[in-house]
Amino acid sequence: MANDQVDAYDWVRPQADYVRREVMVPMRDGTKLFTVIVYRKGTSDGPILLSRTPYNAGRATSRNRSQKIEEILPVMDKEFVNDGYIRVYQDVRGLDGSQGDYVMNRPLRGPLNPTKVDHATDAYDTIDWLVKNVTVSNGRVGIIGSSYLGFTSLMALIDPHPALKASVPQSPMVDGWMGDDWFHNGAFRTFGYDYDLSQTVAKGGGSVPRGSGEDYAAYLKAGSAYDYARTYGLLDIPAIRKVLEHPSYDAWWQGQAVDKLLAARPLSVPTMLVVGQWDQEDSYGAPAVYKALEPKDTNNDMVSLVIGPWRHSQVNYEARSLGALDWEGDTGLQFRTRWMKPFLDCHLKTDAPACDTPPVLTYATGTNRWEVSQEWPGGAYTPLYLAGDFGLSWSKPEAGEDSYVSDPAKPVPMLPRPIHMSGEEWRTWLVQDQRFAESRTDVLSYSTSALAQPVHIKGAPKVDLHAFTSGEDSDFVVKLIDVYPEEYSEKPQMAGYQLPMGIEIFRGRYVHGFATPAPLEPGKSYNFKWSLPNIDHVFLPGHRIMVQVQSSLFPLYDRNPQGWAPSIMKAQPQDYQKATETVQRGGEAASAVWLPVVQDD
Ligand code: PG9
Repeated sequence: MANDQVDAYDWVRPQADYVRREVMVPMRDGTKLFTVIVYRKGTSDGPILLSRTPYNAGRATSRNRSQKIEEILPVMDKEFVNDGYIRVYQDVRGLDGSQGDYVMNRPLRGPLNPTKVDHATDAYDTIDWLVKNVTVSNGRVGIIGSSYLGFTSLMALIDPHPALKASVPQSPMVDGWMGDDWFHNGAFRTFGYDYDLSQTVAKGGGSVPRGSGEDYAAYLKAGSAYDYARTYGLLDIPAIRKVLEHPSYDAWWQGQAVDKLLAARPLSVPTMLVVGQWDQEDSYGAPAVYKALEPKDTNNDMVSLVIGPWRHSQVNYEARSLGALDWEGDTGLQFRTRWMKPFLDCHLKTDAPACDTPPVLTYATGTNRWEVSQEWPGGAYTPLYLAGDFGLSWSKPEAGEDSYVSDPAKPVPMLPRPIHMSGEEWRTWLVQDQRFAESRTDVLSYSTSALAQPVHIKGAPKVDLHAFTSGEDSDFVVKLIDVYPEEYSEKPQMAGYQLPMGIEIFRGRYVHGFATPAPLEPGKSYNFKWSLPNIDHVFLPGHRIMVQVQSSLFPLYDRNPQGWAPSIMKAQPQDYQKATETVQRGGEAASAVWLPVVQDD
């Protein structure tokens, strides 16, 4: 309900314990953005906590239409509004109540955005208006949010308003090509299609109009990503057209990478970066920004990194469990109350307590406890080599190789079929038991024997794969897996469970550089290098460490045709060919996964 007649409107609820005000806040170009301000009655001198969202600010602030403040707001807001905070949600331009045009991940003003406005100026103008007009505030503002809201929380740090005193970007979208929503190391993620549709065309209009059929079957039948978009009428959606036009890491993607934009500017706002260890959407962004900003943080007190045992955005919800896994209590609530709120309090409150923010906070899965570190990665990189007889070895083994046939007509599924990339299935797919994949002939599985000692890793495991293909292009997927003991009376349903500790893909054509795709020479050995997501995990005694290698992960990632196609997204039926993939081990071509091993006392 973009509304230019009424600029401010209060919910009239005499019995309510809160004030809820809707305001059209003017930006520098005259566009007005729909903004909801909520606080407990009687609040004064309160810090402002702002979120800028594409997900409907009005809905976020009227959850149960209750008289109680904590009932109308998202769960994570409770502790804040009960402690004198003023909570503000704003629709980004062009969506829901806000005026203006919507651009998916609107780039910063400059070569990719010829206008005078972007998320940095909109955040600046909003903060300026808030501190001048919200009379019950103390003039100090923090910005927070997950995913798209994490992205807007980071964009506010570019030439920030002086009243912006802290930021908590959670699972922010930072680089949509390198490892966040749209591509991972060059492989296209079809998941974005449903999302892009609901964001841009029919806000509230639902997802791709193809009925309730299975995703695996629908994507396979359609052909390439372009064919899928044509089949279902998605080609007019600006965001989809853009990704189809930019399959490689060109200037368009590079110019939007928020870690690079921030690295080029001074570090002036304390920032707590948060991500889930099994974040199925934006696992790349938070650690990438941490890595870019940490060198500027000379006192180790401006940028901190938090990794919890969570799926995407679970930090803001109940987080006692994820799929088959259970934690010691509600880890989302623990983090928010023990570390996140104190971080915001110390930067935002009047007469604030001194800050005591850990530089790095992680939840060590396996031992299931929070750990503080001074730096990240926290371990020393140690190779775990692929070895003969499908073993893994801490020392370099004899030379050898293993092969499999990868058939694009029968890609390896990401989950046991039928697959629907939505709801709980989507949210937990990264912790799915991998036994269904181990038994396929196009998946290689290497494993240690049962561990005698725990192996604790803190950081992003690095894949160092030596391989060749009989085709002209190939994807490689590597999974690091914690295999539970075959007998496990402690939790019988977990006996033998193959828990992925990281699943990541690399598109072979980018072996010479992400901006320079080139065909692979059939039979020539290449060294493919990429990283798995950042984790803190203890492989316990009795467990085994496993590494699986395969060449597809469908339908989340579009199929590599394996014949050469200039853009895989527009591959033709004849480009899809079977290929034999050979993984080398030992000797000169010693494939390994490098683990950031911590020596615990
Ligand atoms: N990561 C989300 C997203 C997916 C696809 C496109 C744009 C954003 C999000 O949850 O906001």
